Amino acid sequence: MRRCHLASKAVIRVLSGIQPSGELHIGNYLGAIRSWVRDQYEFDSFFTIVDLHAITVEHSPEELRKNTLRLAMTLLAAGLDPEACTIFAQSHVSAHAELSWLLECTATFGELSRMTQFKDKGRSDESIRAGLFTYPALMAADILLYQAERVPVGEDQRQHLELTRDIAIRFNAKYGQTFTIPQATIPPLGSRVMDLAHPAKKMSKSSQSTAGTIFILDPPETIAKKVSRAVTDTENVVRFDPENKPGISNLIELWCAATGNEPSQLVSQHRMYGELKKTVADALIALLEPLQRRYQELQKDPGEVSRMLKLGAEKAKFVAEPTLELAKANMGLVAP
Ligand code: ATP
Ligand code: LTN
Repeated sequence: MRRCHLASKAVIRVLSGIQPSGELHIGNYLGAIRSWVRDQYEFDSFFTIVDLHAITVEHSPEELRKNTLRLAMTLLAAGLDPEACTIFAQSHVSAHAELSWLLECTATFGELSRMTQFKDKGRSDESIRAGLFTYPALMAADILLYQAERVPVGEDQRQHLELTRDIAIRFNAKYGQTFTIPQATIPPLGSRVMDLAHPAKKMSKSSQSTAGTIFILDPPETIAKKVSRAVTDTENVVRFDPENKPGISNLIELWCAATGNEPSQLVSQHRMYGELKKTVADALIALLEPLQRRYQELQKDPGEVSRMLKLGAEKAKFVAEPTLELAKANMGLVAP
């Protein structure tokens, strides 16, 4: 079955990752997962649940276990097909941790210090974990191990991708051709969905409050309630203006990403914020309904997810291990 899919695909490799740090939200779906679903039928695609990244901040082991399996099931519900792509847990393929160390030894303190995600999560805090600082080297390893050309991600990952490219270019120049130079592929719409309650902040799995986050598995009434309470402004004029009207513009962009239409279509049809919110909520509910139905089905056989991850790890190792061996040899590490 898989061979049949591969035969019709270009031999362009895709890799992307997602942290099992909580429930999947509409930003993850529109910014990344929806592109993964499309890419799996066109390219040789690898998608990884980056559990090693999730332990760079305080976590509960029990929650991490639950989140990992739940995320795998949500990815399947969102349309990833294990017959068409490889889905695996990062910690099941030890080459990730190993290449990460080699890359940490090529990345500089200055480069890692400039990463905004690190700065946002608390650069000034002395108790911050060393793993959070070196996080981008592990992410570079995730990508470079698979010789990926395309990396479908949301806007917030652009800087990490630039660093990955810099690391790969420098490594190749210093130690000989080892890695393919990857490129971020960022969707034109929905690549930076903002929190509905704090429209200046990106919607995030791990945010303190869930009021402004629409989770993929939120029931329709919850989605309607969260959208109706979304923070807007007092101007009461429906206009797409992300700079001056971030709340309303975020809702308009969500609708555009969900329906494939232009902002002007929504703007021309609504005068009141309340009506606009109702239209946006209906579009999101309709978008998520088939995913939620598939999730209910998948829950009937939870063992399926563990089997899929096991098989995925084997397929991933087959590609990752030769790259690791090449990187080690090129760096001058003697083979056993
Ligand atoms: P965390 O809160 O733990 O940092 P997150 O919600 O930011 O999690 P990630 O696992 O870091 O999600 O990201 C998975 C993918 O979703 C990445 O490609 C990322 O760019 C994308 N993504 C995350 N948040 C958004 C968002 N608000 N809008 C669009 N894309 C997003
Ligand atoms: N850092 C990313 C998650 C991530 C990733 C990757 C994305 C880890 N490894 C490899 C793309 C490719 C994030 O926080 N969203």
